Amino acid sequence: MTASTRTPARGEGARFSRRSLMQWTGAAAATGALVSSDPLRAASEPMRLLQADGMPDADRTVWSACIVNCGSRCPLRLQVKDGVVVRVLPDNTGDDTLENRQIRACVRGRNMRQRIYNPDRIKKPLKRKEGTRRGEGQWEEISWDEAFDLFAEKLKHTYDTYGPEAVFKVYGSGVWNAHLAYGAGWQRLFNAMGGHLNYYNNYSYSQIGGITRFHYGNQDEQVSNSFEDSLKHGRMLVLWGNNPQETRMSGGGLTYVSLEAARKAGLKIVVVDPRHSDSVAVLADQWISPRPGTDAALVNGIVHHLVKNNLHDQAFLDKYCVGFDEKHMPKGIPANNSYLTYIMGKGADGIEKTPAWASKITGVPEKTIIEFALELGRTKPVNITQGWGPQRHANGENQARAIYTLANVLGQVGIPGGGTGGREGNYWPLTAWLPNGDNPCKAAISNFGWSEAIVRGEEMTDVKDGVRGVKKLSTSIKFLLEYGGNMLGSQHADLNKLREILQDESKCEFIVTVDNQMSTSADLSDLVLPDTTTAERWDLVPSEYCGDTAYLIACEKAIEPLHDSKPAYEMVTEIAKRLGVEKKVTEGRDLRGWAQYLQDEVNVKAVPGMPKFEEMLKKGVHRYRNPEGTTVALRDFREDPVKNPLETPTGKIEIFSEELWNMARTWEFPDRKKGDVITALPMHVDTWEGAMEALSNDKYPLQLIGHHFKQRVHSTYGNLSNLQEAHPQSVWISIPDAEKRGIKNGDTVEIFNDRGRVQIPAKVTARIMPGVASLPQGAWTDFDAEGVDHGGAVNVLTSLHWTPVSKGNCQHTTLVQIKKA
Ligand SMILES: Nc1nc2c(c(=O)[nH]1)N[C@H]1C(S)=C(S)[C@@H](COP(=O)(O)OP(=O)(O)OC[C@H]3O[C@@H](n4cnc5c(=O)[nH]c(N)nc54)[C@H](O)[C@@H]3O)O[C@H]1N2
Ligand SMILES: Nc1nc2c(c(=O)[nH]1)N[C@H]1C(S)=C(S)[C@@H](COP(=O)(O)OP(=O)(O)OC[C@H]3O[C@@H](n4cnc5c(=O)[nH]c(N)nc54)[C@H](O)[C@@H]3O)O[C@H]1N2
Ligand code: SF4
Ligand SMILES: [Mo]
Repeated sequence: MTASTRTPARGEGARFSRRSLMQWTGAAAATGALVSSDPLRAASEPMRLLQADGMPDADRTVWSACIVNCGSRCPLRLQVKDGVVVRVLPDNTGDDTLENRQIRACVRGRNMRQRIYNPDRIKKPLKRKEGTRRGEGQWEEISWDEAFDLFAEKLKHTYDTYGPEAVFKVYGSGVWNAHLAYGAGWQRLFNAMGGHLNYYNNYSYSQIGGITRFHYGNQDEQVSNSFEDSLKHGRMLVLWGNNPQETRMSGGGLTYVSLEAARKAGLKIVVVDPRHSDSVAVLADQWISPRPGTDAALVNGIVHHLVKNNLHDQAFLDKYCVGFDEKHMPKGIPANNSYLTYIMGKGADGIEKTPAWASKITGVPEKTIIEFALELGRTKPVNITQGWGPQRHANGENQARAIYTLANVLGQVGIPGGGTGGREGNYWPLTAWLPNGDNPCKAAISNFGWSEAIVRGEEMTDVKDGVRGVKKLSTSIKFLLEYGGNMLGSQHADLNKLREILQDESKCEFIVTVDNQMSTSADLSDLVLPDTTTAERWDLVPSEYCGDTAYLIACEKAIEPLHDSKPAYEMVTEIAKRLGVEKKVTEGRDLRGWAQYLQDEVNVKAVPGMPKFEEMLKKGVHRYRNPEGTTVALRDFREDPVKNPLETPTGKIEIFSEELWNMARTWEFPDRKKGDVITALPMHVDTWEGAMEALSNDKYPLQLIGHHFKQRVHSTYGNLSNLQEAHPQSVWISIPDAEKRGIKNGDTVEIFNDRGRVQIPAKVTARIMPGVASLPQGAWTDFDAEGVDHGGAVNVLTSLHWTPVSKGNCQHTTLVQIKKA
């Protein structure tokens, strides 16, 4: 490895000493300024930091943004002096009202300078040295011309030899939704060459994305009413595996809105989560903690008690739903297959789904289930919102559908203050992305299916592997691009097995990673290309989970690309030139040209009052409100279900889905594990490495989940030393589980199963239920010679086995043992 590109050990380089942190916190931490070891600044820095906002020493202040996939997107004002970003300031537009609130960046974004000037920056194009294996870290620096030639040659070879189904751009969310950086032209390039293998769904909500069309007819997720709507009209708000305080940390996002909602007298907030999350701590009136993967059972028990007390909304179920009771079933389905029959124990399993039954499975006391049911039935309107924790499980499709169903049984769909049981609604940006163009290749796999498609693509079919667009793939993946993602070495599952798959060059023949940090995925590639950060290029950046106030941020290029990096779009342009498709790919525009074009030709027409490009550069942020006030999902359907039917076969909400009934009989499961079943009803399903198995498994008795963590957004920001100090990586374990194992708070423990071993300090806490542990996902791996990871990466322990319908990632379903190291 050459000196200039060696990946430093975690925390090496830009590390704050504890003392310097204590001395200079406040201003220094808040502006993200580097103090003791800033590679570019002298020791007189602290004095400058204490100066007021709008410091006179900067040459200029430009608008930029943090564009990671945290569910938000925050404007940053970068102060530049002599071509260096010297300071990061938050939004200073807007005010403290809910509607026009400041979009204040969280502590991560404010530390953007540590990411821009990080020693982990990739400095030159790197090619894996001849004769070494992927992952050995032996690199040769090459020129950009050599890099472009190599990329073009390998891509052309793949098209000529295997066709477009062999070309795949793996999921990546590091540049999520930034209008230009997200696509950066990669798909335009592939589409101009004949197309590429697609994927459907995403890692965030693979199971919701795969199952919702059967329930609500929606191909994506079916969102619920917004938090703002609950604040204005609701009496109760349920956050079901939903943690806005940690997963929506922007001031422009739902941390703020949910907090305002919690401040409202008369809105009861209940959080259902095995973990006492920050949302429980900050927002909740009540915390209910089921075992992971048992939410459908909890819903079943609640519905039983609602029906027993006649607190279900029969009129709503009759008019808007299919399959609740025997009188409302699709024609031709045998008797005793309705939801009510299942709940009352009159169906095939003969088990009555009483609160006592649900209690045994979920671990939630029977009394709590009964009281929760009564409260839900009597406190309307109630907005049940689900996060994505419950569905990131082996039975995630049913978990998600069950939570939708509870909102249906309560009749809350389409009314102010109510909701659908989906993720809280937001006013979605109406602004435009760099268009990808049409993909001539119709084949698609699930977001999670690519490692299978590397191993056995040509065997993968529709009914066996969820292939869409064609009945069967014609080839395995041979050319893999990881751009703005860290799937290969961090965010996919079972990293040890995955590494073996990727190291076999007879399978995937060429792997390229394009990133701005030397990520653990870059480590596993053949070619590594250094991208810029947002500070070094133009972009337009939209809001995302922002409540009912959407916004757009203009990003100006603040500094020249560092080292020998280039914006990805310029890489695409050069490669396209070599392949003779430049005109088609660029349409003659550079990045700034696209930003100006999209703003002036599309966005100003889509959003009334939207400024033109030049004005946006000065203004920085433009906010626009939901014209309907607050989001009430499926209002039209509720008002007139005949005129505004859903896109399900019956046009109604399908609590019983005939399509799923048929799939249960036609889909094939050659590698079936326990729980790999498709059910027409949102039943509770016991799975491999599920809650019941944990109770009887002496070897691996703990359910390990991996919540999304404040320190990072997935792996991004994970290499910043001051954030590591603020939120150290540790595994959460309950007090009784720790005592049983002789583990004290802070002890280094080993977390292990047959897939891998991780050593990390334990956080012994009452904030997680017994039998469950959580290792926050996204930590960078740090393997020792024996293959033990000391970074704390949960995906060393997770499984590549996918879910039955979505063929999706279910990384919160993992059994482990923990012992003192
Ligand atoms: N066990 C477990 N695994 C999970 C999850 C879980 O809950 N548990 N969650 C899943 C979910 S929901 C998601 S969304 C995925 C996320 O997984 P990824 O999308 O892989 O997210 P990151 O790890 O943040 O990787 C983003 C990469 O983009 C890079 N990047 C940042 N800015 C730029 C840029 O400007 N240009 C380029 N080229 N690169 C840039 C970063 O340096 C980083 O390496 O992880 C999934 N994996
Ligand atoms: N700070 C920070 N913010 C982020 C991210 C990040 O990495 N860091 N990632 C972003 C991305 S891409 C996404 S997709 C979202 C993820 O958002 P989510 O998927 O909603 O986040 P998770 O932490 O996986 O799950 C939410 C909660 O569900 C709980 N949970 C886990 N399993 C179960 C279960 O079976 N039942 C119930 N009831 N609860 C369960 C977890 O303890 C957790 O508190 O967050 C986004 N925001
Ligand atoms: S990580 Fe998210 S909340 Fe924090 S600054 Fe970036 S976009 Fe904003
Ligand atoms: Mo995600």
